[in-house]
Amino acid sequence: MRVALITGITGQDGAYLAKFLLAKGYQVHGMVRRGSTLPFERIADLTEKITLHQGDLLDQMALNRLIERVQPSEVYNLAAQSFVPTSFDQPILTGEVTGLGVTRILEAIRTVDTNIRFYQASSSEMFGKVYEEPQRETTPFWPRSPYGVSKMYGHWMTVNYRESYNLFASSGILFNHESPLRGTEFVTRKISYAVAKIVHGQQSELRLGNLDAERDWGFAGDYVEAMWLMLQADTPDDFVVATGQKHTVREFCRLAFERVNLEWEKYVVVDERFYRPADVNTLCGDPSKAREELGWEPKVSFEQLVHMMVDEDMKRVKAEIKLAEEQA
Ligand code: NDP
Ligand code: GDR
Repeated sequence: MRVALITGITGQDGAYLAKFLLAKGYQVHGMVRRGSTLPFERIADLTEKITLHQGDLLDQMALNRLIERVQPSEVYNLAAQSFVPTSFDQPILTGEVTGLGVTRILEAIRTVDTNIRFYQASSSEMFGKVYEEPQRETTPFWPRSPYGVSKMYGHWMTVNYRESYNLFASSGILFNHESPLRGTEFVTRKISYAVAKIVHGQQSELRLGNLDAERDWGFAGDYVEAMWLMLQADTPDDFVVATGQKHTVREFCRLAFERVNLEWEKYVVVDERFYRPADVNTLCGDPSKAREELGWEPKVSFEQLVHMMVDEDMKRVKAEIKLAEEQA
């Protein structure tokens, strides 16, 4: 039986990947951080089917022991401090987790079993101030945040361990991917959740930052398949995973409000507090290599994604209101 270990299993991608690998017949293990509460809501329906282990990308010995105990055939490193604004406030922590954390897990694999296949969650944020459009595997990096810089370090360490120790280590340069499980601080989910709250009279306006920012947004459920395909290939490599189409934050707002027959201009307020010290203004990826070499294609369109997120948040807000009424 194939055994997968996922770090960051409680995050958006971790939840989709765990479900995907279970359906493929894998035994799935996840690394989780201890907290004073149990924040495992995204994988609540999977807990009977997966095995969770405590661990942290900050703790080398715990990582070594974890890999020794689980004996995975594949490791997916999805754990990170992944929110760009937080990386400006906590650059050292972000570097420790999102950057050095990758080296720690690579070291654990190198120490315990060099046959383990490794996936690193690299990011389009590494392109930052873009040199060319669309961005491909060969486009030079110019990250614009401590998060992007940390991801770039982790990316090159993955390449380096592949070249130095012959590890099967692949890096997916994934562009923004979203879903109803996206954290509510990221702009897409912030919008879809606000739309649902506005419809239900729980919120009157939506405060956002840079409406002109352009992103290549895809669906997380499609993107976890690309991660898996990378580890099934004959040789390890780096792949851009994207849709090849970009849209502005403004367009996302328009479509999301239109879904519930509202005009976005009546509710969205630009608030400078949500501007970043340095922003990435535009990103658009070229997924040709993933298509040609992995046979990967995105299935969900931008419009379908926006509708899916708004529809799910409408149901969620309705359920939240019902629960609050029952408890009152
Ligand atoms: P999330 O922010 O939803 O999840 C991050 C995960 O990392 C959580 O499970 C979190 O655990 C865990 N984590 C954070 N710090 C540590 C730590 N010190 N030790 C162990 N685990 C930790 O991210 P996504 O699911 O959206 O993204 C998955 C990965 O892909 C991340 O590395 C992200 O940077 C990268 N990425 C994401 C893209 C996207 O558009 N979603 C695009 C490109 C790359 P906890 O629940 O305890 O906080
Ligand atoms: P990003 O995602 O920084 O691309 O990183 P996010 O959704 O946070 O921002 C996208 C763009 O929207 C603009 N924006 C706002 N963003 C947020 N969060 N809140 C706002 O109110 C707001 N208003 C405008 C931002 O300025 C930005 O330009 C995500 C993360 O998942 C990373 O971990 C991942 O690596 C990259 O995507 C690819």
